[in-house]
Parts: sequence; C-alpha cells; structure tokens
Amino acid sequence: MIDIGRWASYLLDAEAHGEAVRPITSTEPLTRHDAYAIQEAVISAKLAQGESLVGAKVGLVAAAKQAAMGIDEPVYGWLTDRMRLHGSEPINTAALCQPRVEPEIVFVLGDDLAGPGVTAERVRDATAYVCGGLEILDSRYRDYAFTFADVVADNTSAARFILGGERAHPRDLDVPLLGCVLRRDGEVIETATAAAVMGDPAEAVALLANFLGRNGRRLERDWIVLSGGMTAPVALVPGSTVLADFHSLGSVSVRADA
Ligand code: OOG
Ligand code: MG
Repeated sequence: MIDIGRWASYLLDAEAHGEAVRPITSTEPLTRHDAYAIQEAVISAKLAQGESLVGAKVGLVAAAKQAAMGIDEPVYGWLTDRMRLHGSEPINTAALCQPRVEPEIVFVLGDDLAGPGVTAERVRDATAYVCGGLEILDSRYRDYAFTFADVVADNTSAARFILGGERAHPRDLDVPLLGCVLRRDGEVIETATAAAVMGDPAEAVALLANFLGRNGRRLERDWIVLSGGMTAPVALVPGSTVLADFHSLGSVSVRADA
C-alpha cells in the first residue's frame, strides 16, 4: 500500500524548503490513481493551511511541451490564491527549486462547467473572458526528471501564475490564431500560436472539465483555468525578465530577483 500522506508531506517539505527531491517513482511505483490521490492530499494540506482554491490547470497538451518533458499524456492540477502574482512584484527565486516560465491562454469562467460531455463550444459559453498569462512552474523533482505519475503527484509543478491585464471574450477573437512571442531579457526564446494547444485551448479546458467530471468534480464559476503551456518552458534565472507578448491580449511579464 502506498503511503499517500507520507508522499504528500515529502513534496510539501520540498516546496517549503525550495529544495528539489528525488522522484517518488525512484522509490516505488505509482499508479495514476495513487498519483492523483497524492495530489489531492497536497492540495488538502494547502487548503487546511488557509490557502483557497481559485482554479485549475491542464498541462502537457501542446506538442512542444510534451516533447520538452517526454510525456505525451495531459495532466491536471489545482491553483490556489497563494500562487497568484499581481502586478510587477519580482519573484524570489531563492524560495523556489528551479522555476520555469511558459505562456498560456487563461480562461476565467462565468459559469460552472461539469463534465462529461463538455465541448469547446460549451467552454466558450461558460467563459467570462480570456487573457494572456504566464505560468511559473517549479517542479519539486530535481532537474524536472519525472514520470507522468510523479508530476501528477506534484500538482503538475504548479508554483505561481500571473494574468495579463487585457481581457476579451473568446467569441470576439479567433482564439486558435492568437500568436505569442516569448522573450527573455529582450531575446526571442519561443513563439507559438494558441492552436498549439489541441488546435484550440478551449478544447483543453473541455478536456479538463471532462477529466474532473469523471471524479465527480467540476470547474466553478469565477475560477481561473490555465489551458496549458503553448511552448516549451524557459528557465527563470535570477535577475532575468521573461515577457510574453500575446496578439490582441497585450503582454505579461515576470521578473526574477537578482
Ligand atoms: C509539468 C506541468 C505542465 C503545462 O502547461 O504543460 C504544464 C511541467 O512541465 O513541469 O503546466
Ligand atoms: Mg502550464
């Protein structure tokens, strides 16, 4: 029997100390079910410490992202209020293990979305607005060396996120055609269009709602949903700034402490 609580504490300790650890599966095998049970225990512990749930994320959906991580099965995780960055506050990288940044199209919901049967069309109906965003990942496993089950247990590397200030309704934009240029200290590092995420990021949100529906959970009104990194992630090195320019949705940036 897997000790769910023990592995949840293992990951929470790594996060608290900003020190990456060995993947769980280097000690014992985990099923997909075990992995999501550990993730659930990690989130429950955060909620018990006073954090609140503000949304969810789907990941490993774009081909560039899957290739970068060597995993081709989508994953989901949870977002809490403590992960959200506002404005231009710099990130204290010393508190993190090994932050990386990726650009995402963010959906903020105006209605609940409960699977099964959710389609991209339903996602658009339930969306209050989309905006550009950056997810700051911070795998608690050394060098991001993990299996599908490890990364699921680790709440899919979720650490921080920041939303851009410009909003639009997905019906007023051609979302798959939204281009994004990712720069680090002015240099272009990655580029993509939103179609990199399952042809349309709304499809990834539908996938997420349908995943959750299988476990009796739903996406809720007012939640923030990160629809998946559009590009390979870039390292957030101390003293650097990563900026994503989104067509029609303005730019979002994150600065790391020197
Ligand atoms: C896993 C998280 C994946 C995405 O958008 O693809 C993810 C990782 O890359 O560490 O958030
Ligand atoms: Mg992501």
